[in-house]
Amino acid sequence: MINVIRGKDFDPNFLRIEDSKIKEIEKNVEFIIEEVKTKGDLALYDFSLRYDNYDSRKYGFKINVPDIDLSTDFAVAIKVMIERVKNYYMHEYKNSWFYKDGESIFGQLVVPVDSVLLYVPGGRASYPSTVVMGLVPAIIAGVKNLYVTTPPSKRDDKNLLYTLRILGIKELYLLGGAHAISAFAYGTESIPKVDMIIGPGNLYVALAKKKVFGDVNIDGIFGPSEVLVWVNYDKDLNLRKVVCDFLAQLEHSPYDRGWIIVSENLVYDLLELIKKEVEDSERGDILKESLKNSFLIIEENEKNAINLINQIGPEHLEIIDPFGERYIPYIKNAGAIFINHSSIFGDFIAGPSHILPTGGSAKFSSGLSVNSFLKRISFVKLSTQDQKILAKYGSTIAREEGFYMHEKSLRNYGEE
Ligand code: HSO
Ligand code: ZN
Repeated sequence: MINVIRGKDFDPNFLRIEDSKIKEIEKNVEFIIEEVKTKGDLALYDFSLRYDNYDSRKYGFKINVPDIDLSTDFAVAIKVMIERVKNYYMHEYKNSWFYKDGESIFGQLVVPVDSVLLYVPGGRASYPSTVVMGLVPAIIAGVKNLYVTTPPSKRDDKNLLYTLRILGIKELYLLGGAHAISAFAYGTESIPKVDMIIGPGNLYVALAKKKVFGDVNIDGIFGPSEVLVWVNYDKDLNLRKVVCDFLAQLEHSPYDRGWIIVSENLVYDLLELIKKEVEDSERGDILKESLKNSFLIIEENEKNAINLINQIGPEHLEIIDPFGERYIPYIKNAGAIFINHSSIFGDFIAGPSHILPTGGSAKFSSGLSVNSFLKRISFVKLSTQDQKILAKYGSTIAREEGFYMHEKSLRNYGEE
């Protein structure tokens, strides 16, 4: 069951997954990455069989996305979702800029990366929504070559295939886990090397992305789901809604984590409701585990609550307060902020991507967006007059730094 603690006793480092466990998985991930890097397809055959019970030698690494047409409620809903996500990201600023200074021109060119792999998680659930949340920002950014991979167990997932089809994806790769990440980071005989790997995944996938970063770009470290619900209001409060918003993010995997910040008078009712909802849930087995990583924090002081939020830096922050937006200037660390029971809409249909930083990485990184796919190239065209003026200062710096040819080169443009 969830841990109950007072705000003053809470340490944000409580119950991070034990270091020894991470080290063990890390070692394994390093081995897998190296094997794929050096042995290519041969290693992939092996890992697919071992981890996914899939004979890729016989059935291949990818399938064509079939031309299916669904006339289901899902088909309608996913199209609404795509429109909403598109609409949200059309607002994102992504333009190159230039200015003239005298006769010289300066600027910054904004250019998309050329190729991207989206990793779609496997497991018990199905993740067509992740396809939308990953691909739509990439498409708006102008990425030309989009690849998608998922564990082979998902190859017959109709909703997934349909979503890929309407987003224009023709092939689906059937590779999961750390070996999928390594294959697309370094390329093999059958798998193309890409410039960037995006998408959420289990701990193996998250650690593999971290490991290949530098050889390819990644969107961030997006591991198990997290939510922090700050209940800052208790008039007409619907506690059952609060509990469902909270538990929703904890039903992905046993590694998910949550925090509820609340006043003491609500603790008993909350605990009762959590117990009941877990008993009724079809994913109660997962919830029981993730609740062990989670905290109900008793804190009535507004400043302290905000401090706790910023120390934790949760993936989803939900502020239950009809006027919760007044806290926006004080929130420094969160993947996404949702005011008043909005967090669950953020998973599917609100607009912004649900691919968000976890594990405290919201302190230094952002969720997936159009800008995740954009590089900035600086641009300079100096006028002859500016070359003359600036040569003097440039050559002085070059001389002091000890660079002979730099100094000589700059002097060519000087006034004398
Ligand atoms: N809660 C996940 C997103 C998701 N939920 C996809 C259901 N499907 C992001 O943390
Ligand atoms: Zn979710």
